[in-house]
Parts: sequence; structure tokens; C-alpha cells
Amino acid sequence: MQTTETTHFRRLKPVPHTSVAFTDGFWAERTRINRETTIPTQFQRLEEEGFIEVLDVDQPPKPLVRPINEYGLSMQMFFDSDFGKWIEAASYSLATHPDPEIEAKIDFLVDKLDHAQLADGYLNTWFIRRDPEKRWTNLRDWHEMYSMGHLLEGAVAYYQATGKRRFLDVMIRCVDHIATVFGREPGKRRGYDAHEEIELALVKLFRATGESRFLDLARYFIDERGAQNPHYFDEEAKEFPGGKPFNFGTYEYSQSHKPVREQDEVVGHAVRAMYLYSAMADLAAEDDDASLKAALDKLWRHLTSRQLYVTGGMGPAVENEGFTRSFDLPNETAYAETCAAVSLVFWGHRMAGIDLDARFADHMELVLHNGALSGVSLAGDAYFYENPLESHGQHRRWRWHYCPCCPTNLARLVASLGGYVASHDDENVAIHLYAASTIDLEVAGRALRLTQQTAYPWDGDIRITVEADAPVPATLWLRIPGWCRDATASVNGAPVDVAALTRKGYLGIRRDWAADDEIRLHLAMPVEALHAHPDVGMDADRVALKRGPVLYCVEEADNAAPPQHMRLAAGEAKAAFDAGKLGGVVTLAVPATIDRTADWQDTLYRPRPAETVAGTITAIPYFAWANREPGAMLVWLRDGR
Ligand code: FUB
Ligand code: ZN
Repeated sequence: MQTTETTHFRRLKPVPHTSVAFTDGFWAERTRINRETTIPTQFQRLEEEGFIEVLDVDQPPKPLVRPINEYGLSMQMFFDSDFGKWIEAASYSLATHPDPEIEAKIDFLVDKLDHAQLADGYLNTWFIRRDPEKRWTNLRDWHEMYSMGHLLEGAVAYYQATGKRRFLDVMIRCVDHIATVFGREPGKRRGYDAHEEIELALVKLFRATGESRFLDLARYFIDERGAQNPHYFDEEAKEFPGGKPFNFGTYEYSQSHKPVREQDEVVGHAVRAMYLYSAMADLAAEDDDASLKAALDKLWRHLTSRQLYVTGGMGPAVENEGFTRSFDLPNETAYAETCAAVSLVFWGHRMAGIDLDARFADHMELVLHNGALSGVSLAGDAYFYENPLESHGQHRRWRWHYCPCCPTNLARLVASLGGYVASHDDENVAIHLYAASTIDLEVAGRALRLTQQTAYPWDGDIRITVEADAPVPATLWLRIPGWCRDATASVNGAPVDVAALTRKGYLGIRRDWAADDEIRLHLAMPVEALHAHPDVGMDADRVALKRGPVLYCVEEADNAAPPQHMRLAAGEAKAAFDAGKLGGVVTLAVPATIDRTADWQDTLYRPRPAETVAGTITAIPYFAWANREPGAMLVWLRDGR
């Protein structure tokens, strides 16, 4: 056995999600619920909420279901994006679990979109039906290419799932139209959409078709962003009839305050930022662009050391749906939009593809199991848009949202989750996520199946077995999560020196992998009490409980008092799997003291603190909160140990 210390990881290709089957346990259950409940009920909600009607472009416009707001924007302007994300989610699901009913629903939407498309390729149902004169006049606010980008991602996914080209061809015509309008050539506009999305969608289209013009257009949009003086959005505003009612504050809001390679701090609207950085990572991979990679490294560092909630959520402020000053991470008012968490998974995944450094997949794992997954109920049909870390019971999941961007975003992530598990090239296979599953790969032309048996994330024992017709020479890189302080491994019973063979958080084992080889990995996952950086004032003298990748919270539903009355006490927290709770989760029994309130009556302030009683409190995984009767919840617990 030897390592390949010098291996250069320019680009590891993710396995297609269709090559990974979750066999049982955590993600098998969640992907099943996503497929059986989330995706079908989301289509019902689109119908019930009057979304589908917007596609009937031959009919006179009906009254808006989302009125124009004081900023001149209606959420209805980007309903196309919701169709796009739903089609994308449904297509990923179809690819692994054929379903004629779902396929018929996608075809129904595709018919309407195809019919709506203008002769020149333009496709945005809002402008086609309601405001044809205004197309391309307000890239700053109106999400025109954001919507097209989501339709494009849906079209690529549907084509890959079914081989049907119709929607893809519709969207290629649309992209070719975009390319006639925007660019540096004389007569074209040097614009870009304030809500990033089209960029990463174009890279997907390039990868699906091999046509370099799509990558060229993505590169143009990325390079052009923030690069012009005067600023495109100001120039555009000058020409806007009557002037624009509102500027969403700053160029930072849309990450257009400077050229992307000069950006070193995450700013502005969080989802926009994550989509931009994802596209930059795609382009860095395609172009081998070290300057883009260097900018991304700085942005990643800033996000993860200054701006990220312990849940993996981000963007504390409702005002800009995004970032504020460093270390500003309030708990009860956290915006932490589900879409932002989901799109951090997108970015982290791409970063892991260009640099096999475990900090990327560590965060992918963190946000997946916590701040993203909290966005959907355990039953799979109710949602959170905001993901606070404290509640007094006022936060309730909703069936649908005024601005329903999050549900379909989460659905498309979960439906394609297999694609996040592993990546490879001809000499290397990296496993990023542990989950009971089979992974089918072709490494240098040879078939290799890896089977993971594990109860992860509840347990850190992972058994990986190999199936191969002929030996496959490769380095298998197993992520040793940053949270794990004690990892052991063996191959066919022989111990492996984990410390010596681990490079940037991945344990590398090189050999000719042959049928029946068995790797065992043990990742110790004791309960840990995490402290926040002293500058996060909101969390001073508090701790958050975490076990392995799973973050915990305390919910009133499991306890005799609201968690705000509790203080952790010295003693061991005990973890145990409770099959009957919340669909089967590991809960924590934690020693604590609990404030008594009975003797306070109408007293608001007094010179001695509350009396306390000693007890044991129950903590549950954060992702599973708000699935029972409304009540208080808290992640950062007072620390009295
Ligand atoms: O603006 C489109 C989407 O709606 C954004 O990504 C979300 O933050 C929400 O505002
Ligand atoms: Zn959202």
C-alpha cells in the first residue's frame, strides 16, 4: 500500500447521481420522501397557487397573484424559475425512478414553454405576456436571465433523464438569442443579470452538449460582472422610462461592486453570491483559471470564518436577504434562507472538484445535514424559508410561500444527492459523503462498485466493500471529517496509518482494488459542545451541541420548560437512537439546570437570579425541529458546566 502524495487534483468529476443508490437509512429515507411526497405535492401547489396559469401566453393576462410591490417588482416576474427548478428536481427523480405521471407533467410544462417561446428564441413568460416592450430593460431588478437560467438547468436535467431533446432545444434557442443581445461585440449590450444563475446553467449546457459557445457566454457574464465603469446598472437606469423606483441599495447586493477576481469578501444577497461563486468554480475548472480559484479561496475563507451559522446557514438579514458585517450572526432573527444553504452545497461541491481539500466537503456535509435539511418538514410537504437558531414558537412551517424559491431548490438538491457522494478521475476516487449506498464508477475504463454499509450520520462506522471484474489501480480518498478527532481504518483487516496517509483531510489508500476488498473506517463521534468566536456576541457564554455532522437543538416539545430557561451542567451527554421519535433520530440526554419561574410572578427584575432545579434535558437534531406542536427552540444553550 502506498500514497500518491504528488497527485495533482485539478479536476475530479462527480459521479452522476444515477450511479449512486442510497440503499437504506438516513438519505434513502429522505430521498424517498422527496420523490414520493415533496416533488408531487410541489406540482399540486404550483397548480393551486395559480402559477401554471401564467404559462398561457395567448390568453389576456389575469390579475396578478403576486402584485407589483413598492419597488416595481412582482414575485410573479420570476415564476418561470419555479417551473425550471421543479422540472429539474422531477427530472433527477425520473432518472432513477421512472414515473409516467411525473414525466407527463413535465411534458405539459414543456409544451406550454415551447408554445410561449418567441420566434427569436426569447423565453420569459412574464415579459411575453405582460410587458413585451420592457424586455431587457431592467436587468438590475427583474430576474429575466435568472428565470431563463433555471429553465435551462431544468432542460439539461430533463434531457439527461429522458433523452428527449425538445426542452433542451427550446432553451438552446433561448440561449442563442441571449448571445445576440449581450456581449462585447459592437451593437451588443455589456450587461449581466443582477441575480446570478444563468452563468452556472450555461456551464451545464456546455457540459451536456460540448458546444463551446455556451461556455464562452458564461465566461463573458462572469468576467463582465462589476468590470465596467460606468456601471451597467446605472447606464441601464438612465434609459429606463420614468427612472427606476428603487435601487436595492448597493452594487454589493448583486456582487457587481468589483470584478469577480478582485472580490475577497462574501457580500450582498446570499443566494446570488453562492450562485456566482458556483459558476466561478465551474469556470475555474473548465479554464484551469488560477486567478478565479484564488478569489474563490478568499471568498470561502471569509464565508466560513466570519459569516456562517453553526448550522451551515448564512445571510442573517432580511433587508438584503444576505450578508451583513462579519460575525453578525443573530439567532432568533436569522434569515438564513434555505436557498442560500442549498446553494452553499452547490458551491462546496464544485470546490471539492477542483481542490480535494476536506474543508469543502466538510461544509457540504454540515449544511446538508443541518441548515439546508431544516428547510423541509420530516413529512416532506411543509417548508421553512428562514432557518432561525432560536424561536419562541413563532416560527411555523408553511405549505407554500409568497416567494416560493426554497422548496424546489431543496427538492432538486435532494433528488440529485447521489451526485455529491463521490468524484473521480482515471487514477483517483474520492468519497465525500458517507451514507448507506452503492456507487458505480468507471475508473480508467474499468468498472468498479463500492458499497457503503453504515448507519451514518448516527454512527461513525463505515464498511466499504469492492466489486470489480478485474483489479482497478486507483487511490481511494476517504474524507476524514474536520470534526473527527479520532479516525481509524483498515483494509482487509490490516490497519492503515490514517495520520500518515491523510492529505488535506482525505485518507489516500492506493492499491489495485479487487473484488471483495473491504475497507473499514471508524470516525469517533462523541457529543461536543462548540463555542463561538468571541466576536459573535450573540453566542457569548453559550455552547451548541454537535455529534458528528449533526447539530442539535433543544425544543420545548421534549422538555418540561422552554430551552431559554436551561443551562448546561457538568456531566456527560448521552446519545441514543430513538426509533420512535421524529422518524428515528439520535437524541441527546444532557445534564442541565433549569430556572424556576414560579416565584417570579409579576416581577420582571430582582437582585437575585432564578432558583434552579437540576435535571436532564433532551436535545434533538436541528434539522428535525418544528415538526410537532409549536414551541420554543434553541441551538446556543447557556453554558453552566
Ligand atoms: O429573487 C429570487 C429568489 O427569491 C432569491 O434567490 C431568493 O432570495 C428570493 O428572494
Ligand atoms: Zn429561497
